[in-house]
Amino acid sequence: MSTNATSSIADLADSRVTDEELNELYAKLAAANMVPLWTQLGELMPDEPAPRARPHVWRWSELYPLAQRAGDLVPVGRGGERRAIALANPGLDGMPFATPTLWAAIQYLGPREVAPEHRHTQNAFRFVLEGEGVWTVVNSDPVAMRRGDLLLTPGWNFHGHQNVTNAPMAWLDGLDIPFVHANDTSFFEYGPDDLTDTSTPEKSRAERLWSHPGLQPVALLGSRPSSPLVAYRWEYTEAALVEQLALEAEGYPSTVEPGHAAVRFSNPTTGGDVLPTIRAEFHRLRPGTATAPHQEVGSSVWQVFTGRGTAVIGGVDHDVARGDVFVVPSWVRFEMRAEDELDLFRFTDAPIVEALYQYRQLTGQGGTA
Ligand code: 1HN
Repeated sequence: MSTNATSSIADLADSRVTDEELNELYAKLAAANMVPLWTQLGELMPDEPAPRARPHVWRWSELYPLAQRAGDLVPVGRGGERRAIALANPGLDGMPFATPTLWAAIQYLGPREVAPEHRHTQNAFRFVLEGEGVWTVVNSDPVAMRRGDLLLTPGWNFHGHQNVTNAPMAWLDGLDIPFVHANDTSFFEYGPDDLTDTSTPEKSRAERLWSHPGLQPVALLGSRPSSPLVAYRWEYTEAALVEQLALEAEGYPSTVEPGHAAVRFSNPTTGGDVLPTIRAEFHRLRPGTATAPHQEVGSSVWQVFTGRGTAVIGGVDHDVARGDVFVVPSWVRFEMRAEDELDLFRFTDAPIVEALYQYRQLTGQGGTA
């Protein structure tokens, strides 16, 4: 039931007041850059989140060829910085924003191309659907990018990318650009024109220090707002999912729900999220299984890594396949059904929502609010 639907002017006004007097008041308020709350309460304070962002699916079969075409036509270099093409949610007034807080883009780097170093306030990551041969240089540490890897670029770290092969590579970029934009907190700075380290090591220095399960270097103890482990390798993600499902089959509690394994990428210095503003997870559903319907505050962007299934978003079925990216806006009911084995990468603004004590969720078949 609605408790604060905006009343009409006629309902609120004293009956001795004329329309002319009221209209004059409203005109004067507008001219003085003032807005009466009573005309807008319903929009500003809905009974429950009424997201402007819409559920939407971008198909890989459309994204990739367009990125490829941009690769043919548009050079990458100083000034434009990145050949990244944002996914613009149709509910967000043409802004290049996937959700009110999250940016998602496909980035394409052609053979031997280099995207120069720069740094910005915005936190970023890359998730790799396919390909290899690009090293992202984060804080002068070259980090190999390969299929299934999650690579971090925490805010204010210099970063650039180089493709050392004769094949192009494309990946998904996630950033908190819309959130930073809304808060007017953005800083940006160019780095040197040439990459600070063009070597191509198998393992980054960050991994050599931080990628040993349960072990932190004593010389570097202390919690950090962003994970110092800038690469989360597919082999570890895959092994964790395989073991969760194997343990479930052996009768041990290990999965989110039957047939649904999931891991959250975490900051080894805090156990919390990898970035201050972005949560990242990987989910695997066994063939033929479905998640319980779920509704939560905060927005999510998903990418299908392998398999096929149906994303049921706000009661509408969307068939999705490898590479497709879709948005689940805040408080919109969502469930996922797997046709064959379905692997999904997901990122969300949950760290923001939780830090501000605004997180709520509903799980299961129950009512709406
Ligand atoms: C950026 O620096 C990257 O480093 C990707 O790959 C997307 C979008 C806007 C501003 C900076 C990158 C970006 C970006």
